[in-house]
Amino acid sequence: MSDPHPAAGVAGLLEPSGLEARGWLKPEIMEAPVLECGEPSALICLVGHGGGAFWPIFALWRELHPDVADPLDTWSRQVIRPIAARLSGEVVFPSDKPWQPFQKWAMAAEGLRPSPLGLLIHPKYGLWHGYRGAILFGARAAEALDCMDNVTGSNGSFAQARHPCDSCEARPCLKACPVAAFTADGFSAGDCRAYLETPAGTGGCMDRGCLARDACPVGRAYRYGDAQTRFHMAAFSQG
Ligand code: B12
Ligand code: SF4
Ligand code: SF4
Repeated sequence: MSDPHPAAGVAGLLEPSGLEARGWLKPEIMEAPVLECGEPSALICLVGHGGGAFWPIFALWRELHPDVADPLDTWSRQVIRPIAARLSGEVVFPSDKPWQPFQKWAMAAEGLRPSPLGLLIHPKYGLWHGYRGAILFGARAAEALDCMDNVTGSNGSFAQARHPCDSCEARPCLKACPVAAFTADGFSAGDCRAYLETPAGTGGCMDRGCLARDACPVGRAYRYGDAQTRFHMAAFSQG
């Protein structure tokens, strides 16, 4: 996606990393993350990826840093922090506690909605996308970016688009999991992880990726490659 707010220049700064400025929002004042100076953030830019555009760049970095723990989180910090600092912003990451509401932000910034799997579905990328960080701007830094008028808040880029799941009557994603980990009560991470430890799970989902995610017909062109799939599955099973 092209940066909807080119004045901010974030897209250009992110380009060499393969990451994208996924969307922008003005957080509700009561929910706005507080900046180091004590002020609430006035503007948030979500940084992430659709498909595996960043993967070759990250993989090369990883070859040069083979002993780094949590490599994708570490790489994301190294990429996004200097960009945030250059624009007088601060940065938060999806796996840092307390967890920031990345999915809620994505719904507001991009107009995405949850699939029956809980993952947000994107009209173009399907289920093959994720978030690597969020740049937070105070009122003064946001003003300097001169893009506040373009940020529509709860009217994200895809808010008017048809939600792909609405016209998907067969819902193959809900039929593909060998242990029926998606229930009316939500996702059973315990049942999923127990299965991943069995020989069938090790040779199946661990090696080829989540069968439920893979059953979705939307955004197939952005399906992660084998190495990226195995990396995310390993991180999930160990988490
Ligand atoms: C804890 C966590 C998990 C837990 C529990 C997830 C769960 N389903 O409950 C575990 C370890 C099981 C997990 C697994 C995975 N996760 Co996870 N996870 C997180 C994490 C770190 C925190 C979520 C949270 O509680 N946030 C706090 C609340 C307050 O934030 P929130 O945005 O408002 O959350 C709301 C929504 O999540 C919403 N919601 C969640 N599920 C659903 C389902 C429906 C139907 C609806 C209506 C709403 C809804 O309700 C929450 C409360 O308001 C987020 C990163 C983050 N910071 O958000 C990633 C995140 C949600 N996970 C992500 C991913 C990709 C996965 C995995 C696919 C891992 C993998 N192999 O790649 C699996 C899939 C599991 C699944 N089907 O849900 C992505 C989702 C991207 C996307 N496309 O939406 C995130 C955003 C991380 C990222 N870097 O992009 N995850
Ligand atoms: S398979 Fe259908 S219902 Fe499931 S996530 Fe994809 S579009 Fe939505
Ligand atoms: S990884 Fe496999 S076991 Fe886990 S939810 Fe996906 S399909 Fe089910």
